[in-house]
Amino acid sequence: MKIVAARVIVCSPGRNFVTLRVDTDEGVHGLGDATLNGRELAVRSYLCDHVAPLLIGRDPFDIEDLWQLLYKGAYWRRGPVTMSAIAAVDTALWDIKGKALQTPVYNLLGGRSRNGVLVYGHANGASIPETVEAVARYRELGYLAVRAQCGVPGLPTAYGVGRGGLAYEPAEEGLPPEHRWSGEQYLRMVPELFDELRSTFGFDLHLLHDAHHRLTPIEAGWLGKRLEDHRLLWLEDPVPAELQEGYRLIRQHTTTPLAVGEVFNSVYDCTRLITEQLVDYIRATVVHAGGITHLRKIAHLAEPYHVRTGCHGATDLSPVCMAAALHFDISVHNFGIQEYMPHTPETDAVFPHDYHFADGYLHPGDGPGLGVDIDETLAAEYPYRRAYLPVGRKQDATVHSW
Ligand code: GCO
Ligand code: MG
Repeated sequence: MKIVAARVIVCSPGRNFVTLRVDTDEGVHGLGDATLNGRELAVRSYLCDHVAPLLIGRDPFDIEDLWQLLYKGAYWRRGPVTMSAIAAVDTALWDIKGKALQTPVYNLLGGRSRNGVLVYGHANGASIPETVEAVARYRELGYLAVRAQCGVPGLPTAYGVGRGGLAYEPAEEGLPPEHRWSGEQYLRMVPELFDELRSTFGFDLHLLHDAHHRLTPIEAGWLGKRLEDHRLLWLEDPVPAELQEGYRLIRQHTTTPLAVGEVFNSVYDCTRLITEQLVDYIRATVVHAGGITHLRKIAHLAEPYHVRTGCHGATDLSPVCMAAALHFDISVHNFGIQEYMPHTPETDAVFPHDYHFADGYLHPGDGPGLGVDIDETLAAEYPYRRAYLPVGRKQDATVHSW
């Protein structure tokens, strides 16, 4: 079998997505997600201008070799643009191999290790009572794990909270909006939120929270300690992870489990965090961390260190990434949990897929390949619209992590 074409489709059915389609001379095609929120066109160019010409004529079954060719052969290594582009190729090749061999991709990854993929949903509200109501709705829908985010008194906008009754979606069209931040006000709100959630729902529900890179290590240590008896499944991204020693400081102060890694793009970003057991969950995902091939290497490194996976699954990762993540999740031994923010009906129509939610779990489906496709005619009705993630600033306007 030979690769005869590699094309990139950019569309915006409610939000922007970049999708790679690889075609073979035997009529089998594969898809890969290459979406990098707010920087989509850089990955499109990397793929179209630099990667696609290298693929033509190659055997799509040589997944490892092609991965190394794109990574080591570029000389310039890592980074979100490069690794999202490599991820898209890798994902498409696994899809092709599954379809060609008439088997779901999870069978190529060692087979199923579990019956379904435990997921967490996103509950949020402008106030604590609204967030409690949102968590109750997720419970009614059958979720067994819920992430809770809440507006912060005194701040007009808050990460993770929807706008004007809309579901939460961080990127906005136009130039980037600026969000104000106050660590003091946030740290007053979060313990009250989880006091309320545990007294309302008890302990038969997994609760999670995302601090979104905004605390200092010592603030995070205090928050983790204050939340210990609420038994969170995890506290996510308490501090920016560029300085990984920061996690050692947090660990000295709290036993609240920590999750990190949605912005990581290679195993080199998390080697220390994993081997020094500074975190409990690693959140790298298929699209931003070099595809299924590289993500498996991260998971395999993590397994003996008791670190479990918790793949990023926000709506800026397309259904193609979600399908690939589910084949990975169901097969890898040290799976922990998968984030799941359902896409809009427009997105689901452009990307028909086999995966489905039932009783708190997602199931990848048992069809050949990844079980996801793209309706290109429909996709063409939704052209790209430039959008940016918000920028964070402190009360005095100093730029801060958003
Ligand atoms: C999450 C993430 C997202 C990111 C988004 C950026 O935990 O789901 O933090 O909400 O902000 O994916 O593009
Ligand atoms: Mg996050």
